[in-house]
Amino acid sequence: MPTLRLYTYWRSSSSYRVRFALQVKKIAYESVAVNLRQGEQHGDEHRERSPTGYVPCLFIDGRPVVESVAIIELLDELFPDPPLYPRDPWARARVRAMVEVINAGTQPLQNLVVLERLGPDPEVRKEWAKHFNTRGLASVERLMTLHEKEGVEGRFAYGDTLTAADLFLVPQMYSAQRFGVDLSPFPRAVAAAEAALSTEAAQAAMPERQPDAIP
Ligand SMILES: N[C@@H](CCC(=O)N[C@@H](CS)C(=O)NCC(=O)O)C(=O)O
Repeated sequence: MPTLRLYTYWRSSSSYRVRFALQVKKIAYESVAVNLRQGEQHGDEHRERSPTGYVPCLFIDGRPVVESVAIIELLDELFPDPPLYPRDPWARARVRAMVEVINAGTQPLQNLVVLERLGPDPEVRKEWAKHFNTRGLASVERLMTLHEKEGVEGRFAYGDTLTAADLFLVPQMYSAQRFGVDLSPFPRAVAAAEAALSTEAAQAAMPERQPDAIP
């Protein structure tokens, strides 16, 4: 069994995705906290290990991999059971689209590094983050409506099995709640996130359960 070490921050939604994947696959790993609020991600030590200067950064037998999509796909290839993507090409594309709406179309627009550029006013930052979270979740909701019309049924984000879509949706919902987003227009996304969050894997990956969590 390879040795895994995850550089993570309890409130980082991208780290949460990877923690969730590791838990779904029941892979043991060591957790090393990088305190984003104290700027540890900008230090030489972190840059040395993570070329992007972000978390998550996973080391597998001493070899680093960054970017949660790449990390999760690598984990899925190295540890295929249970799979995180459907085998059917269309279903796979549907799951990937949900992943990208969050990974590329939502989270980067409300990341700390972006909010800091808006200036010091917490209300300005919050409104910005709320806007892009709302926009992203509206896309997820519409995608889920499309999938429903295609006959996809089940309690999770895509069907009745946890997929990568859930690994991205749950942490984004956590961020949306932190920023005070009104979730009432997104009943499908909310129900799917709640179903995923009720699994043991998601519970273990939750920010509040992490060793570096600040109560
Ligand atoms: N696309 C990257 C995003 C990584 C990312 O944005 N990480 C955030 C935490 S969720 C971070 O390290 N932010 C530090 C900063 O903004 O300075 C991924 O999916 O891994």
